[in-house]
Amino acid sequence: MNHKTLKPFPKDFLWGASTSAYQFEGAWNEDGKGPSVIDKASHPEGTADFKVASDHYHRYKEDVALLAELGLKAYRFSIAWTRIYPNGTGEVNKKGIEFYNHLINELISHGIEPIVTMYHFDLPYALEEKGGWSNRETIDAFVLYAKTLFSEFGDRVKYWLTINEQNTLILHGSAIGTTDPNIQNPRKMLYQQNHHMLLAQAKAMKLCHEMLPNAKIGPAPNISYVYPATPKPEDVLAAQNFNSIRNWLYLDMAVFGRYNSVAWSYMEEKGYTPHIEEGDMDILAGANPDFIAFNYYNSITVKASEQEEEAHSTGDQHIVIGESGVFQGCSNQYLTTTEFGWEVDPVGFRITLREIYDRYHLPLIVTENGLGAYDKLEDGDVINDDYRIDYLAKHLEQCQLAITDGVELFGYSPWSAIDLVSTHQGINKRYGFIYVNRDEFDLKDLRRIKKKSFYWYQNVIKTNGAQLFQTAK
Ligand code: BGP
Repeated sequence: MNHKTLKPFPKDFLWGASTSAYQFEGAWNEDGKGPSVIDKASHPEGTADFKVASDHYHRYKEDVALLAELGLKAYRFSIAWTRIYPNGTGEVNKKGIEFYNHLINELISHGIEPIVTMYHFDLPYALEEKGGWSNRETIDAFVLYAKTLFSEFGDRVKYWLTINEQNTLILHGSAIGTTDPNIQNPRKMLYQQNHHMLLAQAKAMKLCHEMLPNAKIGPAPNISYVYPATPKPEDVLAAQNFNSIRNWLYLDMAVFGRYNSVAWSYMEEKGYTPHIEEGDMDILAGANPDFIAFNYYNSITVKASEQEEEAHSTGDQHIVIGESGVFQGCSNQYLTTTEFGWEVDPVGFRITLREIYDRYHLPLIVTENGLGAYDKLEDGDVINDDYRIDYLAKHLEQCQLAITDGVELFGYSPWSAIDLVSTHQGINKRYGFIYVNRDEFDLKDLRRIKKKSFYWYQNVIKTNGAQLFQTAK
């Protein structure tokens, strides 16, 4: 639909930027922090690990000052579960609480709203050793952790995100490093883990509403609309299949408290249905999110599955292969790709926003969207990342169109605020508005350098989105 006039971004729109603890903080074993599954995962050769990352743990004051200069209204970061509970449960680590208290206070003193992800891929290794999410005790550990977060930080944190990209953990855990690649047929186990995570999320949402009546909480999956490759009915069915398995399974449960029927029949067909204990469905039905947060990088295109193909993942969490009898991933001839092979689809972003809002009628916030690229540091500390500006401006343009379409969007928090280590492709796959001066293995001076996109986004925020395509300094 073409609109004669566009609605402006809402007056109190949360212009944000995002990071996650393990990719950004470093200090992986300092001040009592316990190991997480990410710390123990085998890391792709030739890329930086997460031990130092961007050293935010030691530089958070300088970083927050830069985010304030950028003009951010909100900052989305994750709390490392293992800084709070080094063993996943048991004793609280005071130093961990202290770090996040300092960070939150620093943000608030600069007028930046903290948006906290409670769990972003980094399950405590101590819990993993006891079966991780396959063990129902991990649900209790998460609820205990949630309770601690709400009571320690709930006086200042109003926005809570439960689990980052639960769907990516289930579908592409091997790309993230959280699914053991040696397990032969992990799907049955993963859907059981999924069920437990959904329960943990439901309990945390309920607890949040009880403990913090003024706070808001929601899920944070990665949602990308799935297109059929052609109007051939079999291709459309394949797209429906993958939309249900990839997207709606997670949101239907978070919002309606029930399993999506197509996703359930897929699990039945494949023998993946989880064991459900008495009372589980009541817990799931008894929790309600206040909003939906979601991450979007690209759309997905599929056709009917023609060949025997069992693998879901290529080792990259955003590239889809397919599954026999269900769908077959394919490229979309109408889209370009990034240097890393991810398709770029701003219009798909509008489609995804409309689709989510139509299904659930809850306020939406985008908690990740961005372009990973090899930035070049030029003489005089200059980074001309026009490609990033172009990507973000085109996606924001579609946000405004979606708002005009009637979507209730209250924030946009792209990935990433400052450069950090990519999930499996190192530090040189950069996303930030601010450059971190280090290489894969040479830490250099880790100094922060504002990119061209910094000045562009600063102006976007200053004009409340009225000048998306204005080129900056
Ligand atoms: C999302 C994750 C982020 C981040 C991002 C970019 O799936 O939530 O943690 O990693 O993808 O991905 P990558 O680092 O692989 O480029």
